[in-house]
Order: sequence, then C-alpha cells, then structure tokens
Amino acid sequence: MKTVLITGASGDIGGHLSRELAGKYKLRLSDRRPMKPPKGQTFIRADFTRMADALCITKGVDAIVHLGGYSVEGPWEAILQANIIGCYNLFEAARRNGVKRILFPTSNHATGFYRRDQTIDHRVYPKPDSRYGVSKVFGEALGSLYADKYGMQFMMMRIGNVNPKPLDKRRLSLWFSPADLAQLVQIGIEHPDIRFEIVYGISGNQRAWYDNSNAVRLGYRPQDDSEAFAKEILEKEKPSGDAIAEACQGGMFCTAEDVPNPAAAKKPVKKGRKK
Ligand code: 15L
Repeated sequence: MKTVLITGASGDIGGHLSRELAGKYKLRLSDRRPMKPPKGQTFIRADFTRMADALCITKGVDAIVHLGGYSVEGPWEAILQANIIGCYNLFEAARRNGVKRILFPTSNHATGFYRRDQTIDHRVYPKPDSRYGVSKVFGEALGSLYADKYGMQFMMMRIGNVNPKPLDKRRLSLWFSPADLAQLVQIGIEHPDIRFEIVYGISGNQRAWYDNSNAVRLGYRPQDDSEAFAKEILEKEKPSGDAIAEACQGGMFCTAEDVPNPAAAKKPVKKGRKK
C-alpha cells in the first residue's frame, strides 16, 4: 500500500480527503496545528516554512498532497511565508528525499480574473485575482520547473470549492464534492503517465466555467453536479452590488483585500490561526 502525505490535514479539505482515502493508502497527516489523527493514520506536526520540518515530513512517502498553506486572500506576509516559502520548502524537500509525485491544490483564483461568460481550459495563461491567486501561480510555476528540470511528477488541481453542498451561485460553477475530490486525487496518485498536468478540481457541474477535458483525458469521471442544488441556492441569492466580483470567476477575491474562509462559517477559528 502506498504511503501518502497530506499536509494541511487539519483544514477542511484535509478532513474530507483523509476520510475519503482511509483504507486506500497509508496516510501520513501533517499540520502546524496539533490534531488527533483518525484510527490507522499517523500525524506529524510540522511547520514547512522551516526546511528541517519539510525534510522530516516528506521522508519515505510515495506521494504528497500539499494542502497546507494560507487558503484565502489576506496579508502578504502570511501568504509569503505559507504559500511561497512553504511551497518551495515542500517541493525542494520532496526532491531531496526522492519523492517524485506531488499533487498541488492550486485554485480557481489562479485564473479568477477570467470573466464568467468565458470557458477556459488548462492551457490559458494565468489571470490571478489576488495575492493568494499569485501564490498559487507560483506553485504551478515551481512545479513546472521541478518537472522539467528534475523529472518530478505534478498534478496541479485548480480547485473550485470543496464542500458537501455548493454554498452560493458562484460555487454552483465551482463546486467540488468530497467524493469527486477523492476520485481526482486517486488519479493524481496512481496515473502512470503524469509529468506536469493542470486540471480543474470541480465536479461535473453543468454551470462550470471550465473545459476540464484534460482531467477527463486522465480518466476523471465526476459523479456529482451542482445543478441538483441550483433552485434552492438561486432563490436565496441576493445581488452583492459588486459588478466586478459578479462578472469575474474569482468573485469577491477580485476586489476584496481580505476574504473570509467559507469553512470558518462552520468551524469557529481561534485568533492567531492561519485558516
Ligand atoms: C479557494 O481557493 C479557497 O481556498 C477556498 O477557501 C474558497 O474561498 C474557494 O477558493 C472559493 O473560491 O470558493
């Protein structure tokens, strides 16, 4: 059985993923916050802004799902530490430890300034909507370098929004159910021919702004579609009054300086924590 490291495991996506992948892989969970791992999984506390920690957690794994980092728009210093320095340390530590395969959850915010009336695929140039989006483009670029220069293997998943149900009108286009997330991640871990791939991490939403044919080429067959929730969501939706946010795929990331994490609405976040 393959050993898979999941960083940022105490976050919302980490929780969904470790539940979905339990029993399929030997899971090594990691986060800078302490957490009690589910039965049969191990946990190592690590802060990958420190190279020594990154080297320790990446030793002896077959693949890495690097969920750790700052997950919304916010202060540059926090993004710099977690998403630029942290991402570099993680990829570099993997290289030094001989770990070839990395799955990187980049984001819809790497391309958030594309308009909602456009359909984009994996070949478009980035149009980040925030400093956070820029940090995801950095991760994509670093992965490309490490694939070409060192022969490492990357699946870049431009994730929409992972949730048991879509949250609002924008997320009807972006929704990524936990089961579809697990399917795409397993393709990323198992597919024999991955070198450097960009795919969109979304379910099979009829309202998607993405042509996800690269994921389909790799075998992805999403089972969920946000349309089942559309009526209920559209009835509740009120216009935000922000014309740019409503015209662009990235929504409020295109105009706001700080964006609250939607997961925080469910789980109160203690002061001083990063997600
Ligand atoms: C993201 O990239 C964030 O990590 C997540 O918290 C959501 O804000 C999501 O995008 C989104 O666009 O809904």
